[in-house]
Amino acid sequence: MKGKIAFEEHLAVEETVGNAKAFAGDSGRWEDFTMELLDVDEKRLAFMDKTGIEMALLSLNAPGLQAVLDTDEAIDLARKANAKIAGAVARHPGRYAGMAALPMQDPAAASAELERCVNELGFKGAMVNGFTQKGEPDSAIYYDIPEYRDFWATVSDLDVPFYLHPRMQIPARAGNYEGHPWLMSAPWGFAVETSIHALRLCGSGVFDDFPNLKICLGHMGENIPFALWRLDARMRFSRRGYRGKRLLGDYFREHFHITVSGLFADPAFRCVLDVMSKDRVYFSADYPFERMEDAADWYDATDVITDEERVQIGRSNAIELFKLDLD
Ligand code: GRE
Ligand code: ZN
Repeated sequence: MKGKIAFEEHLAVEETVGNAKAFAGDSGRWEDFTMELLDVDEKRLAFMDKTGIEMALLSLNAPGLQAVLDTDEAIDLARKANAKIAGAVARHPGRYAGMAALPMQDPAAASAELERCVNELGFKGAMVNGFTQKGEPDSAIYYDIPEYRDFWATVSDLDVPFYLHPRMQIPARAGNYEGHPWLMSAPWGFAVETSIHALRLCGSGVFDDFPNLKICLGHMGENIPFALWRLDARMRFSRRGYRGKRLLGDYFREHFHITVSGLFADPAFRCVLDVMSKDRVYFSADYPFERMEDAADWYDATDVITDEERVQIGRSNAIELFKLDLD
């Protein structure tokens, strides 16, 4: 299918490009990741042409700003990363749009940067790489806490989606992965960390306060769609500390938007489409950590969806979610 829109597509600036090294592991892909993350003008566009991806919404790689301990440094780096994204969009309008990187160490600064990116640079949303560290390595701040309510008010007022992207657990808190570093990152730990964060948001009542918040999750919803029934079923017996007014499943189905990034498999896709309305499901690749060819070869051929649904999930839903100026 031509004309697809993808929005978990990462780039890096010099300061963050090394973040991917741990993930590249022993695959021999490190050199490629470095080049592919830094490039926006060449190889990336050629891959998009080849795979029928018309537009990519660009975002900073993980953990990016969320691993910067110094708040002022994170604020400066946000401006630098967002300037790189804005530059790519300016050079290739119609092919790229922007997802803002945010210095979540300071909720007010994150709000201000998001406002600047949306109102001045024309960005379409935000991409944040999970919890933020701040001040010391052994720290992890999740955004369901009261200190972030004003930030969510800004996201809600701007009416832009917030993509909650994975990052790896920090070593000081990763005792349960001991001896199994492979388990900590993309194969499993990414989904564990990101799903907990998403569920914390559901349990915090933030969606009662801001009924138009839209949260995107990649990787087919980070395992939550598969488990959603059980969450609500078991919470009939124990809702200790749950502060939402409604069932968790209601929040998930109404406020979450799921991309197929990095999980190009029919069983997971069937599950997501069974659980979520098909107008909250989207194509995406997760370049460069996934090859655009792998994403497109699977997506363009899967018979889990009809050709009409392929256009809706591959394109029309994203145009509507991000209010893109495309037909
Ligand atoms: C991702 O962005 O989802 C990602 C990384 C690094 C390794 C694998 C992966 O940031 O899927
Ligand atoms: Zn990603």
